[in-house]
Amino acid sequence: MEHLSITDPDQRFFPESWFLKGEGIIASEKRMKDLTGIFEDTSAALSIDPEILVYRVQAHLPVPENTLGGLFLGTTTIQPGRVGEEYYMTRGHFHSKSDRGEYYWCMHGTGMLIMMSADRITHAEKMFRGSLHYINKNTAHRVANTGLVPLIFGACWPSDAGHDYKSIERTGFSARLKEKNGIPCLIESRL
Ligand code: S6P
Ligand code: ZN
Repeated sequence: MEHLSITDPDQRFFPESWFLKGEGIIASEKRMKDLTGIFEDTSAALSIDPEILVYRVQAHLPVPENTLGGLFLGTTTIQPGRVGEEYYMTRGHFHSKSDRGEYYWCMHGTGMLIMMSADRITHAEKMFRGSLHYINKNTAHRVANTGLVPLIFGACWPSDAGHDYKSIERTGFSARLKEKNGIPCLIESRL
């Protein structure tokens, strides 16, 4: 970068879709076949086309993973849908460096941010266009789409946070978000 230079940004997003474009942007997607073991109702999960898209993530990673002092930014789009009584949702994770927090904000649709502390206390915050969420350190987080349209949310997290998916694969969240009588409710998980 030259002294006194004025340049165009290397990245941008499209406000209508929140699609990110530019240098250093990666994308990934999770289909039903990638989410084995995430939903409680395994027979309902097996009855769904394994190629169905559940969510897509785009992220801008301006520095290498594990860099101290940098930030990453991502957008996640979760399709509407259910597996039994559970809504389409992200896998959920703690951060590998468990004392790293994160911001989420919702840009489209409605959903629920489900958070679980290290001592397995689980609660949820409603997500809607304009909702802003601070995820504390030592807190597992996942998002469920409770609406009928795609849920789109942004995330910003420290570049040295990392992702610990194994803990959730092993012991899950202590509660699951289920639709009961048309209403999303947190229900104690079966062990
Ligand atoms: C990263 C941030 C999000 C999630 C994304 C998918 O720290 O929390 O970008 O990676 O929402 O969720 P998951 O649990 O599959 O990574
Ligand atoms: Zn995270």
